[in-house]
Amino acid sequence: MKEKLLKIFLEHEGEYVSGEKISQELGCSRTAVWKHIEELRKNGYKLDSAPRKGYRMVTKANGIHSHEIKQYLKTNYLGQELTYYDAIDSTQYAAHKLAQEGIGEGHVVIANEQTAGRGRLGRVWHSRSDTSISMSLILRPTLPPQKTPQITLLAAVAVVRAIKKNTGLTCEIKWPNDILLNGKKLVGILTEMQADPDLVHSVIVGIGLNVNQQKEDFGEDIEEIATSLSIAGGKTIDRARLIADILSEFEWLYEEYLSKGFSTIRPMWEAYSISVGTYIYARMIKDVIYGYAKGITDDGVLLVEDEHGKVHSIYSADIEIDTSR
Ligand code: BTX
Repeated sequence: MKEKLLKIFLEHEGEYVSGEKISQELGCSRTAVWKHIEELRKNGYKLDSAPRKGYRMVTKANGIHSHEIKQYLKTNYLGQELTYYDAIDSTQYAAHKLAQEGIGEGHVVIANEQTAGRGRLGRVWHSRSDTSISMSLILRPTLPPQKTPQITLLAAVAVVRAIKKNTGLTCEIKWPNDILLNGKKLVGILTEMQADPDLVHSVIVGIGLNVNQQKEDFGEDIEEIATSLSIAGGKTIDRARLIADILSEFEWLYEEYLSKGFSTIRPMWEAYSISVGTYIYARMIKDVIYGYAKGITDDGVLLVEDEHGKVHSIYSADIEIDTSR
């Protein structure tokens, strides 16, 4: 109901819409309309009411309901079907469930708040209500499972390009899935899949982005390592527009990738990467490798040359750049 009401106001931007017209379009009583209007006000929308004229939306809250995203969305399929939640444990869980039930490629699950957002290796991802972006994209590429790390790298390129277009800010990618701004973590990407040993059924790309948080909005555990677009750029960002831009960038890169392979994505990824061409510590579950990050392979694997000249293929690790060299 809230979605329908918001749609009416967005279609009549700046104009009054009578209570009677709203009650007809929603198929509910005038009292119910009033209750829904109050609910929108509680959600941060500023709505005027005037006798004999009705209601008018004065300012939009920075909402990310599907129709708010769709007014900017220029994709052919990615995000054209969206499932929106005000609050959910994790969009990844919801997307996995939808994928298992057979939902088509391009469906996106999005939430205004996550109460149990997940990072890699069971770590926590904080997604604050009204200020962040938390979404999971459902893809169905015909790929062997070992190729899916390439999709994480593709996602990072899409997000960095969309941020640049939307805000002018230039981010950096730290292999494999961190996007940093001024050296602090801005975005986390979590790519998971449902697959047989030799064929992927679905890939779920989870993207968490700090948009309008201020420093005090981050908890003590991350306030020194995290940043947001608003902190870096000094202004409030329209989340719906940014989401639409990320989905557009993602879709064309994904189409390029499917038709021409990773070699088209790789130079773009390298151009934004800060981990290649530096000395790094690659921390894995049981091991740490120190050496020179030579580059990535066409499969998205990081190549690190240790001090004895041996080249290691790193499939998954946390990277720390050695700033002393
Ligand atoms: P990661 O394991 O690389 O990063 C997790 C680490 O990042 C945490 O241990 C913490 O130190 C730090 N961190 C947690 N929250 C934030 C934050 N908001 N900003 C900066 N640093 C933070 C990264 O995992 C992958 C995250 C994917 C999140 C998306 S959101 C949509 C989807 N749903 C879901 O549950 N996860 C994904």
